[in-house]
Parts: sequence; structure tokens; C-alpha cells
Amino acid sequence: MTLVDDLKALRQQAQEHIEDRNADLEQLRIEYLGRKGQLTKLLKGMKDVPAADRKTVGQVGNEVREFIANTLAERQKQKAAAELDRQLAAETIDVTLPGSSPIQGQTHVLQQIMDEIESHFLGMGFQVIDDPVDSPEVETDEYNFERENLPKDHPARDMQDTFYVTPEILLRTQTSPVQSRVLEKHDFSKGPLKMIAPGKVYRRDTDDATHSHQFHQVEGLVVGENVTMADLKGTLLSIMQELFGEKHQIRLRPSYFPFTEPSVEVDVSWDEVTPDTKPEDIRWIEVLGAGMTHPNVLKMDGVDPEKYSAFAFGLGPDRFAMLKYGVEDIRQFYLNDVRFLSQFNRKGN
Ligand code: FA5
Repeated sequence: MTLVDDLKALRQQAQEHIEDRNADLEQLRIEYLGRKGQLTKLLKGMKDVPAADRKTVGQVGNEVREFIANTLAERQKQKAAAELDRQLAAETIDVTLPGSSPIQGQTHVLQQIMDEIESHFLGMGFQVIDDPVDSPEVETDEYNFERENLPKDHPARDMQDTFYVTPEILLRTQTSPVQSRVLEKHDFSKGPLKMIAPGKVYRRDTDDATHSHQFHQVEGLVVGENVTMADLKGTLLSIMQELFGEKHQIRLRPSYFPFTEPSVEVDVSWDEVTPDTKPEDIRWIEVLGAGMTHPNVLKMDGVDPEKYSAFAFGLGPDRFAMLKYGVEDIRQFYLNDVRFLSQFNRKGN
């Protein structure tokens, strides 16, 4: 066998090795083309080749080197392309698969009730006061109590146990101070005042099933000429019917508030009342206080009680929500348990 035959055999053998799909190409490069590789070894036999043939043999040697190097490079390219294809196939995103939608929040049930109350009164031509200037949660003693006909030593202050910040500043115990803030600025030449003020209020009440230390009220005030108790009653019945329909019974009880005279409280029956329900079986819950505004309050707000009369009310939307949805414990509304709150999913939320 001549050296040329050996070179051709080497080329054949290298090709087969390189084309083997499990071939380690770097290993083969070292094995065939490395400094101590098979080609180098064969070419060491050059010294025994007759001088006249050396050029030809040398050329064959170069061709074989080139062939092996090219075949290795080609194979390397193929492998890289195959690897890329494999990766792309593995990482393909199927855009037709259904997506997982994010959890969507919703309006809190108490806000839903307040929205319902608000839209009812807007429909009756009331304006809504809920800005921090006319309806601040941190109030002065003057607006929360004194302007509501409750001077400093008035015993009725005990009805609303108060969080004081300083002796003159407090967390409002009721939305009634909004009445004075709006009324003192009202221009009667533009017509009567009809307003509601929804908001948060705070009392040092011990939390129980029907009391929370922080809850909501919606204040209402109508001031004009010839405003009567009949107007008050009609207004209260209309909101109660809007929220509870005809099925729950409503009763007005005489009551006492220093800022209204006469005063009433409104109770609603916990359950629906049918003609068969015995009066003694009806369970009542108090939901609002109301009355004809005391002349002293009108005077303190710069309104002539001889010319104008007024009624006011303070609704408890938390209790409304309890009744509407049969929730027996007010504290549920404040625990922020999504499992509880997500039950009240108003359409469109
Ligand atoms: C008042 O706060 C008066 N300002 C209401 C008023 C306004 C009367 C205008 C006359 C004219 P009262 O303390 O009763 O009244 O509270 C009114 C309503 O708020 C109650 O009927 C009840 O529904 C709700 N409420 C009172 N205390 C709590 C409490 N701790 N937790 C939840 N709701 C309460």
C-alpha cells in the first residue's frame, strides 16, 4: 500500500466517523487533524516517498486535510441547525390555548349600597356632597356637636362616644356636620337646598353584631319654604321601598335628637313580612334617625326659621346592607375576606 492509498483510506474512515450521528466532532478533529493526529502520523512517512512523487503525495495530503476540515465544519453547521430547530420546537407558544384571566376586583358591597342610595337621591334632585372640604372625616367639636345644638355640657353627647384628637378636634361621629358646612353657604335666591352627604363616621362603640367603631352614614337635608313632616315621611318611604321593596315592613318610632324636633327613628323588619306574620314575631333593626330640623340649628347656620323649615335624616348603609343581603354580623363587612365579599358581585363589576 502506498502512502496515497493510506491517505485515501484515512479520508474514507474520517468521513464515516464524522457522519456518525453520535460523533463528538471536537474529539474527531483532534484525532485526525491534531498535532499528534492520524494525518500528521501518516505524513511523517513522507520522508520515505521518492522525491519525484513528494509533490503529488503532498497535494493529496493537503486535499485530505482540507476535506476532513470541511466535512467537520459542515457537520458542525448541520448539528447547530438541528439543535436550533429542536429548541424552537420545544419553545413554541401555542397562542390558541385559552389564557388564564387575572382576578378582577369589584366594588365593596357597602359602596354598592351607597351608590344605590346616591342614585336614588340624585333622581330626586338632591346634590351629593362628598368632598373633603365640606365633608371632612376629621372634624371640629364645633361642627360635629355645637352647631348641631349640642353645647359642651349637653347630656346627649353621651349618645355618641367620641374619638377626640384634641379637645376641639375629633373624628366625626355623624355626617350631620356636613349639614352646617353646606347650609351656611347656601344661596336661597337660587332655590331650596336638597343635599345628601355619604361618608365614614367613627364612634367608640364596642364592636358587636350590629355596631362597628367605624361605619357609614348618608346624611340628608332639605331646607326650603313649607318643608313639612309629610315631605320627610314620603322621602324616607321612597328610599326604603327602593332598597327593600314592599316585602320588608317599616315603622317610624318617635325618638330624640338635639338637632331635630320632632324626631323619629326608622326600623325595618329583618325578614319579609306576609299577611300571616304575627306582629310579635317581627324582628326589627333600627336603620336611620330623622326629624324636622331644630330652629336653633337653622339660626346657627344663618337661616331664618320663621321663613324656612327643614328636615334631615341620617341613614346607616351598613345596616341596610345587612338587611338587604341577610348578613347577621356587621363585622363581616370589615374583615376583607374576599370569599365573603365576592358574593356581592354587582352586574358590570
Ligand atoms: C345619628 O347619628 C344622627 N346624626 C342621625 C340624624 C341625622 C338624626 C339627621 C336626625 C337628623 P344615630 O346615632 O341613631 O343618629 O345613627 C344613625 C344610624 O347610624 C343608625 O340608625 C344606624 O343605622 C347607624 N349606626 C349608628 N351607630 C352605629 C354603629 N356603631 N355601627 C353601625 N351603624 C351604626
